[in-house]
Amino acid sequence: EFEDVCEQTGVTLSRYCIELANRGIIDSDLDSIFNSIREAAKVISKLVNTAPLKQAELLGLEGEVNVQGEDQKKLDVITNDVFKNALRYTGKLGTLASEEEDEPVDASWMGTGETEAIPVLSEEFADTGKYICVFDPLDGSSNVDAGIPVGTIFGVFEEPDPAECELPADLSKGLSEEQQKCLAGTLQPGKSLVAAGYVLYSASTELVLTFGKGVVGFTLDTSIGEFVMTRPSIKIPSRGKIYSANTGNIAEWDEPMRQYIEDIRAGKGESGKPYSLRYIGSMVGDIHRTLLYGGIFAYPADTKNQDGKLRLLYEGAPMSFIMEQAGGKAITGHSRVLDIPPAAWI
Ligand code: AHM
Ligand code: MG
Repeated sequence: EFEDVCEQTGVTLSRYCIELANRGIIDSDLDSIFNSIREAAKVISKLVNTAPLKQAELLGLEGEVNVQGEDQKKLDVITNDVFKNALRYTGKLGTLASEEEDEPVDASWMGTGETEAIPVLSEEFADTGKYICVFDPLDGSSNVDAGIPVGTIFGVFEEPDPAECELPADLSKGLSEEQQKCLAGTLQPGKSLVAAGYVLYSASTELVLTFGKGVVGFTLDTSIGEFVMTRPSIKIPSRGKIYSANTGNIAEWDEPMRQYIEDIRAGKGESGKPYSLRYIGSMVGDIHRTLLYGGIFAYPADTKNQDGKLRLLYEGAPMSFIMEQAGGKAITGHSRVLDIPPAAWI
């Protein structure tokens, strides 16, 4: 029966996940989680696409008052709720950690209270799920008011064996056992990811994912409301001719980084050809282009952001997993990004 449907639609994301589940490559819980991610991505795509038509409601800064005198909700707050709720009601997740969470669930548990991202324990389903999802629901949201591409980034871990993960003493202070489990599960290095992906909301909506067996790309066919496979196997070209970084910060980079970028720009790299610059300032778009056309994307450390600006858990690790699965490299300059254990949930 699938064949008949696919003749008309192509391979949809739901069929792809069902087939992986049937072959034992993913389990049914991960299949449900991807059902939710798929539905959330469709809703966010619609929100992003129609935001200018609902300017007073959706665009602008959180806390601003709109023309009706109501408080505005930023699109990134709304998309966070969409993504969080879609995942939460699968009942397959023990922990959700979002880059956008800034309301402490329990201030005493949070320790500092001064953080942008907090693992949220979904109490209703605390014991049912063995997976952990980390996500940035609307990355690059500073671009959204101008209709420039933005994206969602996500990664899925399995809950680790509690015996194998110990929280640093300063993080576990004052936490209940359940809370410690939730936090320890979240602070895993990227190499423990079982799945990762991103959704790019651009001229088309593209969903790219990996389950650790290569990288596959889907495009939202809005006429049927389905993601249809458009790139069965994404491999990054071994050499590209584009570099992508905020060169406005070049004077603040460390010397080897600055020298490297100046060299490839001047054609002094291995290819002997000068590289061109493309930089959207929206990581999902910049990475998607790099994955398809080849080249280099970087957010180097600078004097302001000494570990770079991108967040390891929500941006660096999932994107690095995808990059490696597509045959690329993801490094800090000193080490492999996927090897780094996050020191905190920011
Ligand atoms: P955000 O999570 O607050 O949206 O910030 C992340 C974004 C990335 O998408 C992008 O690579 C980077 O910030 C751009 O930063 P800059 O404007 O400093 O170049
Ligand atoms: Mg972000």
